[in-house]
Amino acid sequence: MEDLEILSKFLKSNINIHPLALQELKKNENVNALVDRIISEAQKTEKKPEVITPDFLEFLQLHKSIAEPTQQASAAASAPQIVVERPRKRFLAEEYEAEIKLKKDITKKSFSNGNIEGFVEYFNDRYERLAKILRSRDRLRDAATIEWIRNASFRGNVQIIGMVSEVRKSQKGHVILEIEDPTGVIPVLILNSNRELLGISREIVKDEVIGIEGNLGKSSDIVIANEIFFPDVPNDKEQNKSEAPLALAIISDTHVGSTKFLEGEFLKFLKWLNGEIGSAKQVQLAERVKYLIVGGDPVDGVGIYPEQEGELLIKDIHAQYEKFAEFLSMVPRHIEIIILPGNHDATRQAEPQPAISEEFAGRLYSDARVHMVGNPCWATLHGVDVLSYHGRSLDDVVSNIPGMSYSQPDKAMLTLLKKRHLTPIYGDKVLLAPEVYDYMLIDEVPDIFHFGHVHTVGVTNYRGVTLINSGTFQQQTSFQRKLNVVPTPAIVPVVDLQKQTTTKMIFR
Ligand code: D5M
Ligand code: FE
Ligand code: ZN
Repeated sequence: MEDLEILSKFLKSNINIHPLALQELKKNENVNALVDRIISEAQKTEKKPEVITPDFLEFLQLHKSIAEPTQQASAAASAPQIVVERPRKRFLAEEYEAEIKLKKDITKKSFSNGNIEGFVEYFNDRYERLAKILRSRDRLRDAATIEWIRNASFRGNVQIIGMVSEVRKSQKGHVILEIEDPTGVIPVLILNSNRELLGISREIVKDEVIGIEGNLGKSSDIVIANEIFFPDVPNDKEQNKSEAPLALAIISDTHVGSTKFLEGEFLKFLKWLNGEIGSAKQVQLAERVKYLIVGGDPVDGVGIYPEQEGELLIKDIHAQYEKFAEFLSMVPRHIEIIILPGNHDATRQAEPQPAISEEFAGRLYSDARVHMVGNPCWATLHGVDVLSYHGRSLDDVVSNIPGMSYSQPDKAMLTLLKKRHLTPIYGDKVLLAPEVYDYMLIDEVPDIFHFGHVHTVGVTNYRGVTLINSGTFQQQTSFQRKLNVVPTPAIVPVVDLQKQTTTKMIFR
């Protein structure tokens, strides 16, 4: 019998089985009959166990209830004997209680009704909070309002903090930015002779908030830029580390339900988490994993991309989540799991996205160690701040900023981190919900900055932040082939929370 067959038999009776108990069971002959008997014994036991553990199997054996078949069972099949070895040694991560703090989650807190006034409030909040970050820089401390500059009677050096409402190129190759603050609008000119600034200006996108230092032109109606400031990360940021020797495994985009989902490779990952495969060093790392983040697109969903139907193994989205939950039941019990939605999931598509709906993924909600959260998600794990975002805006970064590509997701993520915003561009592929509070803004710089979505793995460090893209467990789809997206599947970044080092585990 295959693992999944056994699992689904237990699941039908609403019982989970611990991976180690599953291993024990498989050592027996006639596993099928044995599973039936364990389920019936479990139902009879006074307090029906939620999870069949090796200890529970041992308990049954001690009480002879398994070894001595009933009349009926012996008539049906030869008495299945259960073999139980001593359980494996305790994993290091089992010695520590989880310490999870979740904050700023949109789930059940959405006030957006999608009207125009909502967007005005939304963009005001974005401006005020990013302006505050920029104003904390020495060189922008004295930034003036655009109204004041427009009325100024001198021609000197000025500093402005504003939102970019337009970026255009003149015929002579100068760049002109329309910069807006709550008091007015002013054009900012980047001269074609200023090569360095011209290079920096390529990364500027519409609707982001930047700082400018420059000279006011003759009639106070244009600023010629000398320098451009992104909100960026302070260069003295210290990276928080966990005191406990624990680790965080990060996955996303498993796309269960797709014919392109790499089930064998995913089972290998689960076996590694259980300490069953890998070198001594790799097993030691597995034993320290206390947290697992799933950064969206756990299932493939339905009706998401052109001609998806032909690439679906499971065509019902409930059944896809059910199957994903079956896999998660193989994750060791001491690991806490955080799941956020992506663009293939059953929840609203406009960002920030509330958690995957319980109506569709009920099984995931019934497991106490699974935390169903919104996208983006701010979590503190053993003192380490993690910002996890599915990463849809990377599509907009790749299509709007020259030099950005799906093959270097960490580079594209870095430009967003410097802008201190997950979704700066409004009106392209990312749908934004006009919440009164901008959930997509990065007020506090995290220690770990995690995205998925693009199906390529990337890891970089920048000023005390570890940037991670967690890749995928899905092979290239026909749609991705057309888009020229080349995935790097079955690679899992694992962060040592104590040392702040990242290992890429390869399960191919
Ligand atoms: O997205 C998987 C990959 O496919 C990711 O690299 C983005 C790319 N993708 C998906 N949809 C689009 C569209 N509409 N335009 C451009 N690129 C796209 P996933 O959402 O996980 O299927
Ligand atoms: Fe995906
Ligand atoms: Zn996605």
